[in-house]
Amino acid sequence: MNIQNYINGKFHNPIENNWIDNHCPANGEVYGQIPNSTKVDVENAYIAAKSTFPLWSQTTLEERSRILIRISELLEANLDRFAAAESKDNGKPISLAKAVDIPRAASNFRFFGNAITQFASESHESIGQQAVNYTLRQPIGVVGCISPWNLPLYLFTWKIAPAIAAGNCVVAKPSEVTPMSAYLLGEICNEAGLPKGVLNIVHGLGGSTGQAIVEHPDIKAISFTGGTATGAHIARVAAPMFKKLSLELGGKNPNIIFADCDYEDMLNTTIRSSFANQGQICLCGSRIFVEEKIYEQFKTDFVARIKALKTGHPSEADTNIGALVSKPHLEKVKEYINIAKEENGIILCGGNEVTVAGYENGYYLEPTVIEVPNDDCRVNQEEIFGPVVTIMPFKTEDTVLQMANKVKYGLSATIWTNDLKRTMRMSNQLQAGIVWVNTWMMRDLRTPFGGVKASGVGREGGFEALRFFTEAKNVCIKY
Ligand code: TXE
Repeated sequence: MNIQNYINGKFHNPIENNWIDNHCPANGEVYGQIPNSTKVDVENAYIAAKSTFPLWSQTTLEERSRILIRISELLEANLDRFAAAESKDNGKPISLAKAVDIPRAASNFRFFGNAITQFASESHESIGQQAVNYTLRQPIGVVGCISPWNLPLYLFTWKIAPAIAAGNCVVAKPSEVTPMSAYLLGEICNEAGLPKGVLNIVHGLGGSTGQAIVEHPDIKAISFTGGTATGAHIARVAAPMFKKLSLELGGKNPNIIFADCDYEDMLNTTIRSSFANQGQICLCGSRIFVEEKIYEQFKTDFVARIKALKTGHPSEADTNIGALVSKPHLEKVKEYINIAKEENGIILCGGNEVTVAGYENGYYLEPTVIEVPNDDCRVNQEEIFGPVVTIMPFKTEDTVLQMANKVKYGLSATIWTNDLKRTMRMSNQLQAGIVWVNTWMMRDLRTPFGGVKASGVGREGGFEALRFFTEAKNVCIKY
């Protein structure tokens, strides 16, 4: 199926009529083409957004809220269609797309549709100066949203929904690897009555289409989720134009398991935090540290459970591990397994490609556990972003804390323990934007989301996102 750009409420071919093949990860086949948009397509999207901006920013909060909630309802009504498209495009199990990705995209619109009606600003009476100060939270204008391939609609809408709710108009680009659900979203927005030009979706490569959004002098803010190297590049391009930036980048998150945890709960969740979405979630706990006392027991149980997981075609209801997103990504992940062997890592399970009968050209890899000899090795330091985790034992709280923090990233961390004091000590000291205790990826959309160090700058989620997508203006009135 071929897809088109969505500009000013209509679907368009790219101006230069250049196209990119879209591959299905489950069988390796090309199943459609997507626009290879140029600067001119981005400019057209910008013009549509710019000309709609004043009107959209003047709509009442109730009206904006109503439309966002309507988009949410329509996504829910089209759950099966969106989940099938997302699974085919990305390789993720359809069960996951149905239970998590598409419902979350719907929640993003509902949440920000409601949040905007509660978004209050401060006022201060300046006693003694006979003045009152208040803060206006004004939309920025035209903003850019660039999203990755791992949670396509989930992350695309996580940016778009608050941007629109705050009164901005948007030029957005989903990943060229997984454009399908963003394409379908255009139809839903029209049906929900979103005025044309509020959301414009341009498809294409990062280095050209994405770059044109970042370089555009009048797109004043960029919300980006993707790789750390790309984030650094975007920051360099945007800095001379003083753009507002929110960068959600990579992670190499520690999953720290103490002997006093609820073992069964920990084991079940650790399987998920290691391999959900084939390990292609920036929040996955890819470095597992286990207290020495229970290390051997954990190793045996964990590996046994993993061996029982089914790697298979994403459309089969009982598939646990689907296909990796692309051939180059599969190659990258496999290369890390080779690196692990060179570094004297022990492959406890997995490590090989999987041939799924009938889909021999799909990009499947066994869930892989590597026992590492030390925490400094590359597989323990670099983001692999696949179904690969490392494990190693630790003796004390201090040593594990040091190892947990000894990476360039700082997105999330998980601790398993029933010791309250230890929970408090560790949570305070872990270098991460999110710390989960006795759970993983439990999200409340009101909370700030983002990372420290090479995991990014800025926070999204809740009012943080609405703050990012608005400029604060102080008005001081002397009376
Ligand atoms: O991401 P890119 P890639 C990590 C993961 C993965 C690595 C690279 O380790 O292996 O990043 O993945 C657009 N100007 N994560 O190459 O390139 C691009 O088109 C503007 C972690 O797929 O960062 C896409 O829409 N935009 C991550 C988006 O940026 C540009 C999720 C992300 O692509 C651009 C994905 C440019 N110059 C990968 N270059 C997470 N944190 O969840 C690319 N893009």
